[in-house]
Amino acid sequence: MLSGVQPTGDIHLGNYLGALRGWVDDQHDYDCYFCLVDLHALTVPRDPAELRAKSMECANLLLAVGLDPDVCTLFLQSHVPEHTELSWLLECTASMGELRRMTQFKDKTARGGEEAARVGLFTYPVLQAADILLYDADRVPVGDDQRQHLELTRDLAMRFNKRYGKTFVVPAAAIPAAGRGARIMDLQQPTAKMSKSAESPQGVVLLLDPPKAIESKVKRAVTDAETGAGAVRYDPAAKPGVSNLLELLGLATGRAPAEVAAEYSQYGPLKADAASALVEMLRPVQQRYRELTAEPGVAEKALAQGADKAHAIASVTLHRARDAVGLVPRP
Ligand code: ATP
Ligand code: LTN
Repeated sequence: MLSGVQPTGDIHLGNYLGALRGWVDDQHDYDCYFCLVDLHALTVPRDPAELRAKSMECANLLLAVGLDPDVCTLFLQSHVPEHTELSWLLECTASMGELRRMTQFKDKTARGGEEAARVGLFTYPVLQAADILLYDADRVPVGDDQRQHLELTRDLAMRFNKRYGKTFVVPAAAIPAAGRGARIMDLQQPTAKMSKSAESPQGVVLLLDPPKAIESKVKRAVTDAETGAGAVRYDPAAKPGVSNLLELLGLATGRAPAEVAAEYSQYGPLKADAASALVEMLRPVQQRYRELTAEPGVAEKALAQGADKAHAIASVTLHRARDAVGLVPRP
């Protein structure tokens, strides 16, 4: 199993409930590789000092949510150069047309225009395919927004195998069910997914937000004007804001959103309970994060150990791929 997260540090509830929380359980059931995709983070402008600091912050946060470096393999993408090398072989497998159809590229270039976009933003999904294929992953747990990238990865693996002989395992996405964390919405704009690159910070609950900030963001969440009996119901198409709050409260307390809805008739109490459940859910993560950051060297050690383990696997797969396309082995 392999999955990735951009180490931009501002890890939010969407990342946690859509992906990270599941990884913690999965690490005991699968041979897991978790990659902090720092090279992917370079596809948009970033301050170097901030990227460096956020990469370590994110490593600590992944340890704080419960990833155990002795159980799973946690590493930084840039520490394993096989990722960029395989990415090149896969760029020579992918077509311009299929990359142009990626909705994330379209969304991320909608504002600034395609002309100014970095080429890396265009080829981003190919590097992601390399991340996955290097580890022979057959299961890739991600949020719903990554469905298309996973389809591309499967297509590239199958095309490569057809062209050059069986080289890669064809992976499958493991996406949470609808209403169970697949797509957490922005609290201010409940028709858009909660995202690191959101316009307003008020709509995004960060894992390291203090309780007061979480309460204020949830209390100000956009709902709708409906009142009276039946206003609190789970109906994502008609009531995106309310449904998102029901989903959040459900995920924090281990219940389905429709089950939660049955207990409320007004938005105020729903918001208050959602806020306190989220604060309680994040409390141990934040506590562990504070402990970890007070202990220098823990994350560094985990990443060093992870890079060695990842490199050992990735180098074998890369060798297979190089050989398949006809590159001469270095004498
Ligand atoms: P951006 O929105 O700026 O592209 P991101 O918030 O999607 O960034 P990533 O690091 O790219 O963050 O994603 C890490 C994981 O979190 C991925 O598996 C992704 O599918 C999942 N994820 C991100 N946002 C959500 C969301 N709103 N709901 C559920 N899962 C999400
Ligand atoms: N593209 C993903 C992050 C990502 C990833 C991966 C996820 C990079 N490489 C490999 C799963 C597997 C995103 O934007 N959320």
